[in-house]
Amino acid sequence: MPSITNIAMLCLNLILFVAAVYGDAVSDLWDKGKPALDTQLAKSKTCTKDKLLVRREWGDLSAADRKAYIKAVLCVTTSPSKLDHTKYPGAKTRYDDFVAVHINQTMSIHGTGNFLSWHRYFTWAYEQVLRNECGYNGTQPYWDWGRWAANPETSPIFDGSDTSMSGNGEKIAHQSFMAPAGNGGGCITSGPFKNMTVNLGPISPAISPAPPTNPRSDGFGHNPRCLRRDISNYLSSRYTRTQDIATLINNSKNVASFQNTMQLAGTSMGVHAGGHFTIAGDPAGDFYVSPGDPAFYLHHAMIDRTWTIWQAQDLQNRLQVIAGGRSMMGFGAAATLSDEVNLYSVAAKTWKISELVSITDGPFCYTYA
Ligand SMILES: [Cu+2]
Repeated sequence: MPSITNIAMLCLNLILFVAAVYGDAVSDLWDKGKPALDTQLAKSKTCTKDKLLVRREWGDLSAADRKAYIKAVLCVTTSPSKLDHTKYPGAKTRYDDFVAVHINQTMSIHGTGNFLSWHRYFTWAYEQVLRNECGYNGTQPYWDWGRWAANPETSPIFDGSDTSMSGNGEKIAHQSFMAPAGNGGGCITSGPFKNMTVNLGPISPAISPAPPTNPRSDGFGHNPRCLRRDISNYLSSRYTRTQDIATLINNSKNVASFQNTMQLAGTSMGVHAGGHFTIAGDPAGDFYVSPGDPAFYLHHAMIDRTWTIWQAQDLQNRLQVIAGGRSMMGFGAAATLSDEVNLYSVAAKTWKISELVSITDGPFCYTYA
């Protein structure tokens, strides 16, 4: 007669086996697309194998690597802003400069033809500032949503330890607009960013009680407040599992379908909205001010990785392609590959979208582990 313990062990082994076999469908797609990315790298005029930076998942970084990244982010959040103070009185830090650039362009970079390329350049520009202005030698880590979808709160990204991006907010009575209220809602209380001050916004807060109103209607006034989160697995366990990412990549036959499915935010939720609202709170849940939560860049590195994997499945036909308009919901003129992407004070150069579609051309020279 097998004992209960033996049966339990058998079940556990079976679960681990299934996880090992099926848990990595997205990495398998990466592997499948890798030869095409290698060919593209070999053709690059600017990027070579020895210069290539490798972005890794937070969970795969050593404690020392995580601390080096955190140290650089804390440096950006304490270095002075380079923006014009009369135009952006609330932008106090270099970190705020990125938030201001995102706020300024929000209506022309979401649900648009430049959504993917703009956010790729933005995330890269942030990585550059960490490296060039804050002495960081590493790369921008990413948050593999699928890996931690069952319980993001206990993931090494959000567990609140000193090697995390800080944890959940304090539990307060609240409502989150995109998911049932989780166990947070208040100010974060642990980890490296617990003393961080959010300066800009809010503009479209997605939590109640709402953060204090900004002194200026454009959100650029100074509105110092704590970073609030309401991390829960409600959305992640439904919409950002590894199988959801793999389905997005496999089922999207053109770039319109890929970017639109990713950005869905309603009864069904794409991985883009799913990730943002898994963090939730203020400013992570604010459509305009979301880069004000430092986890934004781990999320958008994963958006970028997912785009790269999708491109690599048929690189010839998925690199120089664009769909969508120049303003939200496709109103107005259609976007073109020769449209320019300008990040003003946070990046030195303006590039055409066509120059931002490959991670080893134009300004870029990186890959994913
Ligand atoms: Cu954005």
